[in-house]
Amino acid sequence: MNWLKTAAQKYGNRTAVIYDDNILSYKELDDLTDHDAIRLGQLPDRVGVFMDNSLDSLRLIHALMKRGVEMVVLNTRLTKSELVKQLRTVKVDTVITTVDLDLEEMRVFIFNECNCEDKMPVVHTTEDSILTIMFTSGTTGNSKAVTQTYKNHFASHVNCQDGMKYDVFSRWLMVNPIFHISGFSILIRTVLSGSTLILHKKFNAEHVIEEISKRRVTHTSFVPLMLRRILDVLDVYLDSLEGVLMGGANTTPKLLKYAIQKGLPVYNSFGMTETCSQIMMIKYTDDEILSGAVGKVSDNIKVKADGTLLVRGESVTKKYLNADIFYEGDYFNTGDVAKVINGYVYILDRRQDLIISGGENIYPKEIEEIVSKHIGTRSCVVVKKQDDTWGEVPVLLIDGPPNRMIELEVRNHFDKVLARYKHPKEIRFVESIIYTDTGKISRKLNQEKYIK
Ligand code: S0N
Ligand code: MG
Ligand code: MG
Ligand code: MG
Repeated sequence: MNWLKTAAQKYGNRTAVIYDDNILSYKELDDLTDHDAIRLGQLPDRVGVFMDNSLDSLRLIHALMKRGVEMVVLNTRLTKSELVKQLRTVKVDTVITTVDLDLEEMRVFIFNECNCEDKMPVVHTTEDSILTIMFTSGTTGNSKAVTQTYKNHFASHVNCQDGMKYDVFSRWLMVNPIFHISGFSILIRTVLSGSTLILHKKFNAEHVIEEISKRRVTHTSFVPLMLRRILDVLDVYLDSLEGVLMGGANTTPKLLKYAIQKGLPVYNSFGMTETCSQIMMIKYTDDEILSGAVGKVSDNIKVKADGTLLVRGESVTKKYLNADIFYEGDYFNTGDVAKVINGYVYILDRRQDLIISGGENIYPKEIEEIVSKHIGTRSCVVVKKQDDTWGEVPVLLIDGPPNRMIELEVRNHFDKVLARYKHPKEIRFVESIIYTDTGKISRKLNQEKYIK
């Protein structure tokens, strides 16, 4: 059964979505997307979707769900070459977009311009069918294609609802990109609970505050940078809010404390694309939130954390399409280092190779491979630096004396092949890059020597 159709039957006239001045009920959204599903015409079993946060994108997602088509959800900040590489990896040659996009090697359809009058095909999705494929970069420099099934998404919603208690009267605000699981999961939560989705095109702190007051928003999700920007300008009490889900990067106890003082009902959490959004959370009323806990072990999920954090639950992905997945028995290995104390989970160390800038993940290896290929004559390493604005940013270290030509060339090359948010904020020439005893460049040692 289609989730939107079920919602239309159960909650027909309740508001499904508010986008600018557009307000659609579940019945209206269902009818519209019945038609959309047909007018998309012939489609392969798997397509790329390139979406902004808009009503069209919401319609596109529901239309594709009605068609049982797998969606490869693309990050709109990526360069064309990054997009094409990802699409090829998962054998996709067709992309549907809700914005301007020109990808030479792909068949690109603009959602609004699809006008086929086909018949609705018979759809055979099961709970193990793939609903979405989202990329998360890996240690090799190649992005890993995470499969997220209907069951994964459903379980994630059940787990979230257990913690945050939303229902048909709730109003969820989505300001995270719809192409990340942080945003996409809000769409799923609303349709499965009959609550209202309030969709914003872009994050803007003042607008968010205004809209929370005006639309009586009850729930939303932020990355720490968003929370900080909001707290910087917040001078009213947002009395409608019941839950603000924090994730995507480390939210410090200091920031959480400040938010709670300003009356924001924050929930800290831990989640990944692989766990289909948060897999554990902790509420603002729980004292342990200020000691840095990211969640509690619950009935829905199992956790082991003697060193690496291992998690088990129905929301966890079973496979990458293009890489081996790291399971230990029934437990997925997150790669992060954690400990559990009295049922509370604490992250001690993030994956060494991960830099989180404003909630966007950046993998040093990916940048290093690009630089090495381009200027193979000098060794290089990418390390992370703490940053007041973005949290963490990448810094590129190149071995040898300063060379303006090399720097310019590398920067020009980045413009072509690397999304802007991944660009090293700084390129530094250093006298000697440090190697380990086994002859590998040590990210850790170089970071310690040149950054800290
Ligand atoms: C924070 C955001 C909104 C900042 O973007 P902003 O201000 O809109 O920037 P732009 O105007 O688009 O661009 C201006 C310049 O800034 C650069 N730039 C933009 N973003 C970044 C960045 N993150 N890092 C570095 N630079 C950035 C642009 O490139 C531009 O510069 P120039 O002009 O030089 O090109 C935006 O970054 C944002 O939306 N971030 C959040 C993304 C996000 O949601 N991430 C979460 C991903 N993780 C997950 O989904 C798993 C965890 C999870 O599920 C979760 C996470 C959070 C909350 C809840 C959950 C959950 O469990 O459900
Ligand atoms: Mg109908
Ligand atoms: Mg439009
Ligand atoms: Mg901006």
